[in-house]
Amino acid sequence: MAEANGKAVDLKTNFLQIYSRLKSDILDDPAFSFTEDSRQWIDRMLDYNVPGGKLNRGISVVDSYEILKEGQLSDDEFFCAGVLGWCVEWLQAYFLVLDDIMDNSHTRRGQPCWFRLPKVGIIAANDGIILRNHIPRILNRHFRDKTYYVHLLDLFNEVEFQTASGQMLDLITTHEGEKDLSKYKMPVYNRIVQYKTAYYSFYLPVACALLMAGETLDNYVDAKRVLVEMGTYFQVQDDYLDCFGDPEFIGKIGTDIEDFKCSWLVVKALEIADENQLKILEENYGKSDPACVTKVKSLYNDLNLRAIFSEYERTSYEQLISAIEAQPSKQVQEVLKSFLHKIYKRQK
Ligand code: GPP
Ligand code: MG
Ligand code: MG
Ligand code: MG
Repeated sequence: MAEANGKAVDLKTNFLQIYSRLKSDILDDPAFSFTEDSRQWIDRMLDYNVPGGKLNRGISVVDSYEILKEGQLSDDEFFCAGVLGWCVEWLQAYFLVLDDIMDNSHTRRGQPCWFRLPKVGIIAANDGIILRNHIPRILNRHFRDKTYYVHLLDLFNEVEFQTASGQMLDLITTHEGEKDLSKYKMPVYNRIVQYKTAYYSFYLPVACALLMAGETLDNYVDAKRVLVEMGTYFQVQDDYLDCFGDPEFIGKIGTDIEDFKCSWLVVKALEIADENQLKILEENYGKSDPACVTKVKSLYNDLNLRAIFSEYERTSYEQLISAIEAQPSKQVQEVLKSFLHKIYKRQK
């Protein structure tokens, strides 16, 4: 275990070194003649938003590629997989900067959301666009001669479109019909999270590794299905932690109740609430008054949502493991299991 941890630390250190190199490339990009101020802005904006997360998505590209190659990666292979991993992290940074504006969030990764900084404000919207534009520039610099270059571009475009569509569903479901809880049912929930979270967080890192390994993505629709399932489970955890997680530890203060989100918790609560409890939800869900939020949380406790979540977590894990073991390729099984073990019972 100690050795495995040491290996993980090394991997993270080496992965972070690639970030520094990519940042330098961006700050020396001849396509834009930086002034002192603008160089400093991008430098600070990148450090604030790109590298400070858990890096699960990015490192999963490297881990998955290593499994698919069945052996130690050469320096060049590690670097290429790492660059793709950072492209996924850049995509995530872009989504989070904008998502925090849309969700009216306060903190992220243990610090104020980027748009909350007095010097930043709505400039964050343009920073999101800049982050997004860095991705094809990084891909062009490092992958333009690879046979799979065009497939990578297609993949990133496709996944971005799916995520933005999921974000649209998340946002219009929240406002449409002015606070109508009757539409918050599990199929609606599953559709939102499949699009807004699962494709970019789970399918994308593995698909990047498959392309690097010379595979054709059309041959992996079953693995994709499992990854989408895993992404759904991950977003259920995110929704649970939004309410029950420790903000100090998860690095963000939950806003789902205030924002009237179609969260897994409210969908479950609506499934089991009696008439009185339903009334409490109708009167208090989606209000920013802290007293209303407290009432919703205490109702969640009365309904035993913590225990229901634990049970969901256990059965999802079992279902995912059996779906994984039904995959024909042993390497693909290992890739999927390694990803699942990074998130099972996560506390942040
Ligand atoms: C997670 O939702 C989904 C995203 C971060 C995708 C955003 C997509 C855009 C196109 C902007 P969330 O709001 O529950 O995440 P968190 O809890 O981290 O704020
Ligand atoms: Mg959101
Ligand atoms: Mg959010
Ligand atoms: Mg959330």
